[in-house]
Amino acid sequence: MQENLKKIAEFILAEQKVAIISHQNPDGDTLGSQLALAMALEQKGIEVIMLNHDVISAKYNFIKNYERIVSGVLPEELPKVVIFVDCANMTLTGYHEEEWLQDKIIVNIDHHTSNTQYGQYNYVQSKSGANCQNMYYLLQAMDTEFTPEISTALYMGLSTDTGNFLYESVSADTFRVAANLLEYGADTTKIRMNFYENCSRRKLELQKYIYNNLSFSADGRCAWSKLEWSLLEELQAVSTDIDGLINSIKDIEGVEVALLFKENAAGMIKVSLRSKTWADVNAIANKFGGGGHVRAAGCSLHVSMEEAQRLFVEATEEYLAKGGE
Ligand SMILES: [Mn+2]
Repeated sequence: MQENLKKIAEFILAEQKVAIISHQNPDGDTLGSQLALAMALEQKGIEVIMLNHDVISAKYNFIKNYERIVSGVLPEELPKVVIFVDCANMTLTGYHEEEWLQDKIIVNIDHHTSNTQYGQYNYVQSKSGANCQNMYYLLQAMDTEFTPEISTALYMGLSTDTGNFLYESVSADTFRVAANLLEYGADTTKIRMNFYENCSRRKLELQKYIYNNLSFSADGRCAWSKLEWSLLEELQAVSTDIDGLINSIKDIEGVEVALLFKENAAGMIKVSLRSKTWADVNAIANKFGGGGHVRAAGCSLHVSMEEAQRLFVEATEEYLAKGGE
């Protein structure tokens, strides 16, 4: 793997200009990966354009160059090399028309179990609790000078993708990377204030609704709740208001699989799945064309809220009854 990493580092460093793209509904891990890589490449005199389908939440504005991420319609001229970060597959960027990728060279830096190895260059380490952990090693292979700004961006990804170093995906290696980033000057106070002590009133309203609409089955091992579009629209909720809410279901005593059903403006249902100790929710999501990690997965369905709940609750009950076989 070290050989592969070196090869990817050399390939990127030989370019004069690259694009870095993060996934739709961006989270701290995809943005941390993107911003840290961009800063590292600019140290080497490489020109970088950063892309994201969506408008980036202001809660990330303490990360250097946050305002430089280009949102919405893709620029007409893009460099030959496009680096995807934290994207299990190409469609997760939100740019479904794949024409823009014709005659591009794709580099895929990710940590999802379900990654489809879609790049000409792939660095996929699914044991890493966050993609920023992988990005740390890529930057190391590039001989990056780890500035406090780069370290803060990477530490944000590590912290937010691991439930602040709580999930099972955290390894000794995650802490080693985190420890190094602290030594390089990562600003953990800003991360703490922006992510953990900053609950919006909208988020609180959604949390109340989730608790009021909780259901249980399979002897309390499966629990789920929902967020209808009418409610999200009324509260003017943004994605950061919704991020992490599913954990409040997973954290209930006895719950092994937590499901959250969220309706979007087009009436599509996005299902989020989490498991606590043994269930493979990636396997459950796979049944409906979704995927992700063993402990965290997602899926989108063109069915009604009721139908989505029926399908997923049944599949989960069946999975739990069989003990995961
Ligand atoms: Mn991630």
